Amino acid sequence: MAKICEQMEKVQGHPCFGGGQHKTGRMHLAVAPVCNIKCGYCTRKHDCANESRPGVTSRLMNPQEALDKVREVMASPLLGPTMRVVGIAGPGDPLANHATFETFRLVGKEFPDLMKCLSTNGLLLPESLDLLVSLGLHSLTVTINAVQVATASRIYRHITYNGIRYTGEAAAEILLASQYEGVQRACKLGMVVKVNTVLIPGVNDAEIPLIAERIKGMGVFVMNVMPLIPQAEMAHVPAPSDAYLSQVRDANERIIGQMRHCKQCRADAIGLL
Ligand code: CLF
Ligand code: SF4
Repeated sequence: MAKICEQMEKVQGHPCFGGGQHKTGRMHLAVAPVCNIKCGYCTRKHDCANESRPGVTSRLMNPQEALDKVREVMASPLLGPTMRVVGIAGPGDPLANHATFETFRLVGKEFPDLMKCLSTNGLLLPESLDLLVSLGLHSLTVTINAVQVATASRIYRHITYNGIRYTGEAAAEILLASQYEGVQRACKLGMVVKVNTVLIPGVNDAEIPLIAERIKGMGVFVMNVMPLIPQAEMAHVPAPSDAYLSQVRDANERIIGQMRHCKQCRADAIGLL
């Protein structure tokens, strides 16, 4: 209970994790084009579908351009006073891009009061955590869609890890191990962690409570169950209805708090949610 109170305190003003979602804003910096995995519902033509509105392509920036953008936003009389969070969420996987770390370094030096937030598929999370801690990362989102290797192998087509391309169950095993190890260590390091899970009817429905149980035990703050957008290899899978999505969230609320106000932002979104 003490830990939850501490985390509630820590997320004040963060529009995705806690209070102030209508009053405080976030700015995404689209500095991360490369991705190291292939989710079955991703076309790769647009922003990372694990945390973005479908069909949207953000304009890429380099770290210096990102810093200039932050300066411009913070100087804006309209946006500046509301801005609390600087986030990197794509358009690919932030941890697969050196520019992510450089951008946080530059922005953190000049704007230390902005909370640094990052969203990832988790493949490189265990090995990135020390650097993220040294950069002062405040909050972390990891997209986890399965507990079982067999299920994950139906969702992910391939991964590239340490320069080697893996497919099938070998890929799924490495990815799941990295995701759960990364989440567990991030929680222990005191980060506020959210897990996004894409609800894929007929594929991972039955595992969603199992994901919820496992991440709750690790100290994850909140879970965000997102609806599948049928596209790419999963174009034939029906999207969950609003009623089914609500039912899944309600059932999981008994295990771990559920986020229900996600706007599936683009990787260069700026402002209130
Ligand atoms: Fe951005 Fe994501 Fe941080 Fe928020 S968004 S990196 S946690 S600052 Fe928020 Fe947007 Fe939903 Fe993401 S509404 S898509 S949950
Ligand atoms: Fe696409 Fe994001 Fe999955 Fe990479 S992690 S394949 S960008 S949805």
